[in-house]
Amino acid sequence: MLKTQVAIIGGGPSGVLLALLLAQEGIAVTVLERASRVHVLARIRAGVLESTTVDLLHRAGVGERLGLEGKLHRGTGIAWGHEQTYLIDSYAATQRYFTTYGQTAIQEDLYAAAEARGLTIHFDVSDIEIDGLTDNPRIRCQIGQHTHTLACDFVAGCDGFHGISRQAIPNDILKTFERTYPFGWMGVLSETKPLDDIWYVHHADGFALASMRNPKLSRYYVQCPADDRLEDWSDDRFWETLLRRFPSHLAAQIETGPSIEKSIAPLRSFVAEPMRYGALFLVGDAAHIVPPTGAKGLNLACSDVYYLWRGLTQWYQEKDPHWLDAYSPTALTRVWKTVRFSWWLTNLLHCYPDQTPFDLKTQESELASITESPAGRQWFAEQYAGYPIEDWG
Ligand code: RFL
Ligand code: PHB
Repeated sequence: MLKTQVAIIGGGPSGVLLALLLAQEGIAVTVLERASRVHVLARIRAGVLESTTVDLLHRAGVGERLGLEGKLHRGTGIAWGHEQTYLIDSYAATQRYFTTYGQTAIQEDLYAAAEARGLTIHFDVSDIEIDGLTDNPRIRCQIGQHTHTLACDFVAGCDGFHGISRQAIPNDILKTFERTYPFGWMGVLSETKPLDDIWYVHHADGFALASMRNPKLSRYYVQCPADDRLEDWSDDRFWETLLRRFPSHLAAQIETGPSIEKSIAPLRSFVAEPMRYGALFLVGDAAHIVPPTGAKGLNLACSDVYYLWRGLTQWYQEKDPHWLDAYSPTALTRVWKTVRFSWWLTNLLHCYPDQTPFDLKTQESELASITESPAGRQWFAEQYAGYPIEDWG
């Protein structure tokens, strides 16, 4: 029988970041990842990091490349009605920058650090079963040709929305809350020079977004019907749609080129409560999903990691369960604030298929309530830049 102190299911960003932080405290960890390393590194996802996420990556000792290559931003742009543009200076309102740096690069940095520090990450693990969460935690799984049993004190469920750890919470205890949206995001990565800022665009035909990964790599998205297929989106159709939705002076600055990755993501809000059952703690997308409009998913996963790291460290070092017991309610308070902001920003910036002229007018006046008043800009900036963590220490 294999043994560890904390078994971590899922070797995505939250699983490996948690593993590195716990290992720094002398806590034994084992990470079980279903996919191959190559597969995990091929996923193109988040790009915008709150300052607390950047701090946490530094604390885990994986901030070096991020510090050199990440781009600091003072604020973000919102474009509306084809010509109106607003740059909301979130730095002025919060004294916090945010950073563009790709999730793929973070994942590379995390794997490199894990390897350098001799942490065990098993890839291609299948048939994971979790047992004994209320008395004697055990994980059974298939690694290569062999079936293993892993005994542990705690299980961290870091296995994303489609993982299995959430299902280990009995149905009469688990409550879920969900909203789906009648549209998705068609995303393109291209080796072209990005715009200087991130731009969120409201257009009568649908939302569009300009973002970046590095000075030579751009990431763009356009709103599309939820059931669109990737084959329907040639590069030409994508660029034509994007440029039409952007105000002309910004469209004129957008460099187009062949896509090097394309994907369609559905939009969803989802929360599972509680985030703890016995020895199991759900972390990141395993417990909650937000639509990407506020760029919050990875940031929320990282704040969960912080709360769990704090709880497990206090437990192992002082045998005090205070922060571990506080994990689920504390994380959920932050989750719901962020779920609300991401839902609100999605509603503000997208066109719904059944939208009426009345809805458009109220969207317009909602935007004005932010851009035309210092209090409105402050309110938006605090949420976009991300709430500080109460006892960041
Ligand atoms: P992940 O990244 O899904 O990783 C979970 C890992 O668990 C593995 N796994 C299993 N392992 C073992 N056994 C099983 N049964 C397993 N089932 C699954 C998976 O293979 C995977 O490796 O969850 P995690 O670590 O919680 O991280 C969450 C973030 O990845 C996610 O929230 C963000 O990518 C969301 N997101 C964004 N977040 C931001 O903060 N800023 C952004 O700018 C941003 N942009 C985005 C996004 C997500 C997007 N998509 C594709 C949904 C843009 C997009 C388009
Ligand atoms: C991204 O760079 O992929 C990105 C940026 C901002 C968002 C979502 C995604 O709101």
